[in-house]
Amino acid sequence: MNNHSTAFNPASAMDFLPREQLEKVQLERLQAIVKRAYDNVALFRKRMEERNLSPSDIKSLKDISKLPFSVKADLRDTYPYGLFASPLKDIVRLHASSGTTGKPIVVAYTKEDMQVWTSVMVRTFAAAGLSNSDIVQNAFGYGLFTGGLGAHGGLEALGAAVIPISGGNTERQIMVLKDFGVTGICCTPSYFIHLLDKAEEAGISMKELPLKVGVFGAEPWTDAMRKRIELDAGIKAFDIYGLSEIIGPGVATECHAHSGLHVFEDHFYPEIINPETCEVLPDGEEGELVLSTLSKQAMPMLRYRTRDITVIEKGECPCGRTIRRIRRISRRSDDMIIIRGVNVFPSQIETALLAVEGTLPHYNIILTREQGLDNIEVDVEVTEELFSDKISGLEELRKKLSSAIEHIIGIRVKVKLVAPRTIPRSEGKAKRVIDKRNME
Ligand code: DLL
Repeated sequence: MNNHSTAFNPASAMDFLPREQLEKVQLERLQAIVKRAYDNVALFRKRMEERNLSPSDIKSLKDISKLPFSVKADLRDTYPYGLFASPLKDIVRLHASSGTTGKPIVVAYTKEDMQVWTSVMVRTFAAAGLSNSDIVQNAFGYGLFTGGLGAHGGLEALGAAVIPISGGNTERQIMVLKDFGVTGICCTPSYFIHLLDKAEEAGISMKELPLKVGVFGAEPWTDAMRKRIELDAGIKAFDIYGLSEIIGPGVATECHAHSGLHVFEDHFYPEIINPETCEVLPDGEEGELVLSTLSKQAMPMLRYRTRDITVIEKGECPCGRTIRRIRRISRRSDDMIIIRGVNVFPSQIETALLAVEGTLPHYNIILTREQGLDNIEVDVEVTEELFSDKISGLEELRKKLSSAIEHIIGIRVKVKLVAPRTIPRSEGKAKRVIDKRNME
């Protein structure tokens, strides 16, 4: 399926601009946004003054590295409205993201910001091959979370028939999926897997439904998971990335080449830094993604440290888009589990589990501490057939999984096979790691 060959093609010309032209747009926007932040947001002004910087010091795109970073704590410290650069009368939408502890962070949009958000979401769905002929079930949560309403705006502007079902109520989701002739779906990848299981339980094969495209994001998932989803559901699955602080979904998206996520660089400027030294790294090197908003009016963010670990891919994408790509985000710097001195990421365990047949991609990683020693246990669901099989089959599988994990992370972990449907499901972002170490 080639997005350019369809008669209806809402992909923005911005996706295909020659680099010099794009960089010109970026510089103009960067200069304006730095001035806006400096003039209207006390925190940015103070940080720039501390460095003897004024907006006129931004003469080239490279000068962005002179600007101070911002972090999540800045949003918490100025809660709720301290980073707004627009008066409240110009703000037309507020969202919030709860995070793990304490107060949420609050983000805001002006009318212009909403137009930008809609446009990047249209570009996202167009890159996945969706058009005004599609019927799309939007199972991202509606509400303070940016996923539901963010995707909704883009789908409606694209001209697709959007079903604003939100997350949850799985049985109704399956009924709608089947009865409404749904051709596209959006949700978290973990929730889609839950839908797949439930459909199967109800005797419905997703492969036989008209569903052809899944647009998934809001949490890390591996390429192995994508392949499993594509195979089991008979669809094409696309990874979309974004975060509330920057806009919500619509920061970066996969195209048909599935070789990284194109960042909408005319609105969001990406850099990769070494998270320890904060040194800016060249394209092709892995580090923490830092994003600056180039057009956001209500709440500009300068050099926001996302904590998401990725690489800016070198070279051109076969799809012809000139906007650069980031590699699929497999981990956050703060997701790292240190176990007996070894750094482990949940995505490594997911990759190992999916490489072995007979398990379902539902798993939990449980951390405990016994007499000062950290233990890691991986609970993973097995398929119905295997579960009802003889003990020997299960033991063999357990050993295989344990050695697949050891092979990838370098330490032995305890693997526990559990019955199908015993790991709690999430309607939104999955919680894979259960850390009991400080509870004992
Ligand atoms: O999750 C926005 C979103 C909604 C993105 C729907 C995609 C689809 P937050 O709740 O603020 O915003 O969480 C942002 O989620 O920093 C990443 O750590 C993670 N994340 C988002 N998308 C992906 C992805 C939304 N495709 C945080 N892969 C980000 C990996 C992702 N992690």
